Amino acid sequence: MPTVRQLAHEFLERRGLTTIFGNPGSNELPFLADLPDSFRYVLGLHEGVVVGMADGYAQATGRPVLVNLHAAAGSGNAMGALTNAVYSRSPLVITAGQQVRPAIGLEAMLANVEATQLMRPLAGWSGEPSCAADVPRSLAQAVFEAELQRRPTYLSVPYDDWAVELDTNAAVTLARTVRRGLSPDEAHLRELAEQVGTARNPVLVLGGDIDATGLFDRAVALAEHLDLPVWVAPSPHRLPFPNRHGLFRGVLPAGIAPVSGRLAGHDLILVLGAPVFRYHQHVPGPYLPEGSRLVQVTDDPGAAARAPMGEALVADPGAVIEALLARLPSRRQARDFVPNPPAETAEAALHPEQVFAALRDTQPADTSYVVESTSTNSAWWRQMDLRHDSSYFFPASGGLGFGLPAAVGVAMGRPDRPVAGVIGDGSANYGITALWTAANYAVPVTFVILRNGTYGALRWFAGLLGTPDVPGTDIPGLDFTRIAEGYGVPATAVTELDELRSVLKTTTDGPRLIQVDTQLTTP
Ligand code: TPP
Repeated sequence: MPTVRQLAHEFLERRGLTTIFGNPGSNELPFLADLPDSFRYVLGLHEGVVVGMADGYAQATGRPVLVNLHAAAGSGNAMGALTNAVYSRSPLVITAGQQVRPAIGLEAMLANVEATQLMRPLAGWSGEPSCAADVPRSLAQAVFEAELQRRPTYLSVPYDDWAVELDTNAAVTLARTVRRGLSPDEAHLRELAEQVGTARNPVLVLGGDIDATGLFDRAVALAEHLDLPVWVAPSPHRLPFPNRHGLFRGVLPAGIAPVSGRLAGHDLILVLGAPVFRYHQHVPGPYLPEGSRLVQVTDDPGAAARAPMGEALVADPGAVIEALLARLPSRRQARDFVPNPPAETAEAALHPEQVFAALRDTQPADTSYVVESTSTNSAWWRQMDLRHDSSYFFPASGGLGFGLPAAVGVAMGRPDRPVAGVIGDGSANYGITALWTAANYAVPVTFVILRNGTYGALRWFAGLLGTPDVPGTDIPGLDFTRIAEGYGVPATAVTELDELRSVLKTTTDGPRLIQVDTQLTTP
């Protein structure tokens, strides 16, 4: 009779979960034993990096991905990174090894005490099978819940379970399929088409889900068909629309008053694939401009339920886009792409705009950028010209430590796309060990480290909050070329624009790091 381990491996293989991002301990070894050759184990040297890589990989492939962590200590290390995976809606299936069953209650070393509570509230579902015979069903549930909720799940398995032999019922359970259909009904679609068709001055607000679910091109088709101006919802972790398109209006600022200010004059605000809204800095004001009505379409029931304003339709935004395209007459007008303005310059070091303009001019147009540079936001959007889907990834919860690892995960998930990580010198440290994985798995990523010697965004926030002179915001003396070389990644330091442009024009097969000295700017 097959063992729990054999059944689990077969199930994961059948579901295509054959890339495992992990960092093992003794509790996990029995699960990893006898892994079939079809599996690829990607070792990360810290669990935050493991989850960051898996998040990037899940976003790049649009598929669930298996993560293997070490009991409570390893899972705890991963939790900061997990906040990003929650808001990017990445279906990570996290498994952790538990002590053998007789040793859990007495809290032997490496027992994961109350394991199902550990990842709450971040995990959308967490479980520990009540007996070995329930491991296969629990594993299937962890995968299905991750897919259905589009949220990480957590499964703790006592390591003495893997060698137990099971009868044929387990195989029946693992052969199940679970599908999801979220087509809106006819009456809702008719009402929505009527609202959009009769609005005097409608506007489209798009969220990261549009890019994450493969709707980038369809969103462009809808905006062009109806000639709708397009904003990106606040705090974006993906880019859902080309940022130099003639209909693009920008990224909405992440404060209540500025959002309603930007949307003033629109009688209908149609929000697709975004929470309403992910504010950041608290700038009180009216949620909506006078006389406007907001309709949110999302497949996330939680995002619909917790919104403070507007009407929500829980449905697949893709189905709604197709219905509006089919039902409403074309108002298409010729719209040219808008050229980037000249890059700002700086005295002492390069202005971030010069760095971004250099990337734009030298890197292939379909490059996927993983960005974790926090004070350079407006410079980024002024200088980049991103016309492809999956061009932009940013830490979805704002938790640093995503950028470097996620760039590795994106490059592994989409080997057909060039990948560049654009990372601040502060942010880089939170996920720095991903350099080792990039080097050891020969992952082709260009890491550009913007070295301004400070936590720039915090300096800006200190001004906003009226708390100047706070400690802990400067980080002088870091040399990323030496750090990178220690992890096995070739690195160059540049200070001049010509140098930067000529280094960026070269290519390599594996990873490389370019440290650029930049001037501090405001977000
Ligand atoms: N710790 C985590 C895990 N996440 C955070 N967001 C912070 C701390 C707070 N934080 C936000 S931005 C920032 C810090 C520390 C500075 C990042 O500095 P850097 O990457 O150099 O970018 P810059 O702002 O200078 O452009």
